[in-house]
Amino acid sequence: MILMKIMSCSSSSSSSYDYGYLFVCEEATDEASPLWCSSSSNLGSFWSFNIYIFPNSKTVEWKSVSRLCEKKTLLTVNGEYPGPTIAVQEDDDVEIKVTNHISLNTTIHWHGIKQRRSGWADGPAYITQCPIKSGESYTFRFKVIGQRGTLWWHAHISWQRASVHGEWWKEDVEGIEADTILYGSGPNTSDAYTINGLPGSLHPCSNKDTFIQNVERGKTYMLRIINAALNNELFFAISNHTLPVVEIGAIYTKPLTTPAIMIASGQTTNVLLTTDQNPGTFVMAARPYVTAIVPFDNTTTVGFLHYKEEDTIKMPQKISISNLPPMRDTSFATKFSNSLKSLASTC
Ligand SMILES: [Cu+2]
Repeated sequence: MILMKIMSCSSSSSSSYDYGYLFVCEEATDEASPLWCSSSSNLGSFWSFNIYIFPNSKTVEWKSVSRLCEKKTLLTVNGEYPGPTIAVQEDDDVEIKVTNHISLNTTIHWHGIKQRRSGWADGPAYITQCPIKSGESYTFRFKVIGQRGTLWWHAHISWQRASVHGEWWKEDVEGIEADTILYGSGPNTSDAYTINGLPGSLHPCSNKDTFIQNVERGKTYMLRIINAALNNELFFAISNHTLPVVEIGAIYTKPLTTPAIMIASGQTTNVLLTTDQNPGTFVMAARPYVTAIVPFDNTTTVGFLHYKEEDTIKMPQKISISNLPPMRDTSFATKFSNSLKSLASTC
C-alpha cells in the first residue's frame, strides 16, 4: 500500500486522515512532549490489543473491513485502518505502551528509528524482544536523535505487517502464511495495492474505496509517502505534476524533481507537490516495479488529486497516467536511484 499524507511538519495538530506514520518534526512546537494525532474512522469494529501513547491511551484490535466486494477481519491499531499517526519532535523521549488484547502474540516495530542506545526498543519479535503475549503489555522507550521527516511503524511478527497496513489480500493473511509454510511454495499474490487503504476505481466494487485528496491551486504541499506493501518496490506518480523529492527515510536529500518516484517496501519519501495546474481532477497511481518471472500482484492502484476550485469532481473518463513508468522500467528505476544524493553532495 502507498500511504500518503499531506501535512506540514510545523502543523502538529491532527488532520482528517490518520495512517501509520511517525512524523518527526525538526522545529519544536509548544512543548517537547510526544503528541498523539488521531481521528476516527468509520470502518466498524476489529480484533483487539491496546496501544498507549504516553500520556494518552489507545487500543489496537481486530476489525471487519470491506474491500473488493468482500469483508474480512484484520488487525488494526485503535480500531483504525490504516493505523493512527504519531507526531514527535526531534530529541523527544518517546514512551509508548502497547497492550495486547488479541489472542495472538504481537509487537510493534518502529521502522527506521535509529534506536541509539535503545536497540531493545526496536520491536521485531524474537529478534530484539519476545513478542507481547495476549493480555500483556510492553512499554517502548526511545529517543529520536538526528532524524527528521517521515517514518512508519507496523506490527512485526509473522504476517501481521500486512494486517495493520499492507497491501490487500481478500484472504486472511495468517492463512496465506500457514499455507506457504505447509506447501513450501511462494505465498499467494495480493489482490490489490492501495492508497491510504483504498484500492481505487480500477478494482471491482471500489468506486467508493478510492482515495481523493482535495487541494487548493497555487500552493505547495508536503506529501509523506510510505510504501507499506509487503515486498514490492512501487512506482508512484500524479498526472500533470512533478514530485520534488526532499527527504527519504527521515534524512534530507538534495532536492530532486522527478515525474515519478520509485519507493521500496518500508521506505518513506517526502515530496513537495506544487498545485500549478488549471483546476481539475488528476489521477495519482502506484504500480509495482518488478522484473521477476515469478507470479506477483501486477495491478495498479489509483486515487485522485482534486483542486477545490473545480466545483464538482469530474472523474477522468479514462484513467491514464503517462508519467507512471511501466512495470518493468528498469532504466527509470536505475536513473531515479542514481539521481538521489545527500544534501551535502556537491555533484
Ligand atoms: Cu518495517
